[in-house]
Amino acid sequence: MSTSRIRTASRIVAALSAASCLAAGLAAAPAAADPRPRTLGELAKRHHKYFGSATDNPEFTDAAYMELLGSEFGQTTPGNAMKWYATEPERGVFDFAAADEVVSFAKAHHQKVRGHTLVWHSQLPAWLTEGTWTADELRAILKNHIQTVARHYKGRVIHWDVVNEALNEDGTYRESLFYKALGPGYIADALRWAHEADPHAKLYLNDYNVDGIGPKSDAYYILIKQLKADGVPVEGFGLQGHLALQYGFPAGVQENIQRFADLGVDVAITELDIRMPLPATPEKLATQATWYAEYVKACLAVEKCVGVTIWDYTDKYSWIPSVFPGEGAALPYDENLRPKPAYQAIRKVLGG
Ligand code: 9MR
Repeated sequence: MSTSRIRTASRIVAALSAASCLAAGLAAAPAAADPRPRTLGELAKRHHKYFGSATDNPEFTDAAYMELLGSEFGQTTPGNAMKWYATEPERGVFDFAAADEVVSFAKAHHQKVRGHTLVWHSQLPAWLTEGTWTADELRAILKNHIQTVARHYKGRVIHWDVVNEALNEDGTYRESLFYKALGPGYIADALRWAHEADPHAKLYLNDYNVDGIGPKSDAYYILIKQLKADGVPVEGFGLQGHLALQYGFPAGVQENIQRFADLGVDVAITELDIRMPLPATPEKLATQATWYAEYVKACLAVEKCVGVTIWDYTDKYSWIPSVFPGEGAALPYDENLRPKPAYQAIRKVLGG
């Protein structure tokens, strides 16, 4: 039975029992009685945090999927629709159709939106990667892209992942198109330009393999500290959280979140999923459930950790199998949109 049918059925039962109490001359049950289980989004809100899911436009034709997306989550992130290839497919020609579709859905369902992403080395349009640019030209292209997109969504996104995946595993700068032409200063420029365009969105750096303490998260710590000392508007650090059972749970997640909070920036868990070598077994699903709970618990323990986003919510639409053949089952709902042990574990840790 679908979640909405379960809810409708339990509302009817509640109404009938109230009616029979009244008919018998008894007082109706006190208002305790909304039997509808709270959603993950509602449970997180009681901790002053959001719990959300990424989504992608092709999924919008799947009614059962959309029903859960709109009801269970308090936040969404467009998985692809705001990336450069989608928003500026030709130089100076902007297309917001796909991203607007996600943002309108979110608004209709009272969901917050994280903007993802303004500057990234990947999923760039061919006109940009295949062109030859002087540093001045590239700087102008970058500024125009950031400001046009950020202005379009002004007031409609709570965060921007301004620069995504800027560092290598050893903490050195990734040799992206932007780094090679403009040097490391492109990061501060990007943050300043985004802030000019949308002064109210919180501006994030976002990366993977920075969940625990290690060379890459250490380098971000130093970078963010320096940016803040220079007065650059960096306001958040995003831990993507793409974990894999075969590599172990990262060491020091809560401690890591806390040290960024202590620097004065917010922290968001932006793309959480926990993959496993297939087939999924009850043992692996149980371990996955404890990892989800542990990660969410680490966020709950730090006031400046503002929320958790899973990188879509169902194995039906996870990016994992196409990129890591033989791996998958990474999300809290299975391919038939049925909740897995991970879902129950997240509910429990949120107090549901
Ligand atoms: O979920 C996205 C997937 O649909 C795309 O094919 C992929 C291309 O790289 O990007 C995925 O999202 C990525 C996110 O934007 C940044 N962090 C890593 C995510 C998984 O690749």
